[in-house]
Amino acid sequence: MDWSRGNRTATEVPAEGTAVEQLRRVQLQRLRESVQHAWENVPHYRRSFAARGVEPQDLRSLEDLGRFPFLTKSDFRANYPFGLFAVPRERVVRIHTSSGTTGKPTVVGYTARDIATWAELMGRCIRAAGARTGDIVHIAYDYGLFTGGLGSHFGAERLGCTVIPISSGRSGWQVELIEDFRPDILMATPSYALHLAEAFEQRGLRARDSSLRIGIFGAEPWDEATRSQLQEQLGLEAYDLYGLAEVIGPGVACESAARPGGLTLWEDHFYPEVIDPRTGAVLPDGEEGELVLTSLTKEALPVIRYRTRDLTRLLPPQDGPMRRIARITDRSDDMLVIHGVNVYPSQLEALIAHAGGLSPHYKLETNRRGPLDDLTVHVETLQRAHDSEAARSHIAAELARRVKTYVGVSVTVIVHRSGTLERAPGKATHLPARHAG
Ligand code: DLL
Repeated sequence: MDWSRGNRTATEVPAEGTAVEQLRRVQLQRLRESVQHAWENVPHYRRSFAARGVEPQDLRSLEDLGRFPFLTKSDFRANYPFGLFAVPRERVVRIHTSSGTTGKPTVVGYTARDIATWAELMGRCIRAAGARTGDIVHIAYDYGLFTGGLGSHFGAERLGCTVIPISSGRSGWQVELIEDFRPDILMATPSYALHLAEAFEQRGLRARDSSLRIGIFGAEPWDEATRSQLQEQLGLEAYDLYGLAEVIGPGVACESAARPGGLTLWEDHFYPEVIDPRTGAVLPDGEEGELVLTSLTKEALPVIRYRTRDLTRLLPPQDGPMRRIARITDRSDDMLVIHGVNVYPSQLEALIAHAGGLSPHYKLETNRRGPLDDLTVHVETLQRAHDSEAARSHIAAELARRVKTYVGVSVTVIVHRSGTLERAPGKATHLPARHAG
């Protein structure tokens, strides 16, 4: 097997039968190669396959994949930082991370070919949303280790767009540049896009009068009410973009302008399964469960049966042979996605423990302001000595600052008097999201 070759394409497999049959043949061929590549080059897969009593040769049909072990976030942690790489480190041309692990981030790597694949898939997504060569794309996803900025950037360039790589923040300046450069497309988290709309208002301008026609939004859960709000406030058509660092970044699946609704999943590069999160059993198409993804063409970091923890359903294809996934609104673990940042309760727990003067009891409350999640952290003082109004507001400000610094997200902290926070039987209490309008 020669992994240095260019991307295999569907034309290398005999083009007989329906488009779906052809796709399944391509998937099986690539799946075998990907599993073999992982097994040959990554000690973790050798061990986990052996523990399950399977070898790459056992993969005779796509269904056989169900016999292979899952890969989880904790496997990334156990192999930190580069232990899951399947190529020599020198062939890795870029590193990104996923936020939201406790302590160390999840590290992912790309070969030059992986970057090219990613750009192609992101380019497909931007095109599916209605963008064309020559359009101006304002990218307000964060640049840096987060995959949103650079992933979108390479895709937009690949499509032949003019890219404004502005990243997030300095919203007043962003408004000015949108007014001056007249971009067609905005790529951002839905919460940042709404924030930008407010920044227009603060300048006495209306975002819906701007040049923006199309918005490509993702990295956090959002819903139909947010779509209406985004479309109304920004005067554009809003489309959903899904992805995760472990699998490649943004560009795993996206909505198409022709038929909004489900998100087309690029099945020629990622093989999807939906499982029952409790038993791990593979569910039939149409049933809701946890999305599990297997990369078919990645070189630096092949992922075999990665448990995304995202809950969805596989929907039938619409245009072409690839299936779609339903919009993702929930997860099967306790990770929260607040303004595009992955947040684990255990991260907050560690900060509360180190804050000094606080008891270990806390409660997390996600409030839907508009239909996006905001996070309020309820804590209580350890002793009456810290119960004064001044002491509590000082602790609240300090904890909020530390959460912003170490977790990367703005939260509201409410410090209650000692002994007054309701005791929960478990660890963190995550109150269900409330729709505050
Ligand atoms: O959020 C990649 C991305 C960037 C996607 C820009 C879209 C746009 P991570 O930081 O690894 O990667 O976080 C991945 O975010 O498992 C979901 O829980 C959540 N998520 C991402 N996109 C969506 C979406 C990027 N469209 C985690 N809807 C995923 C709901 C989403 N949740």
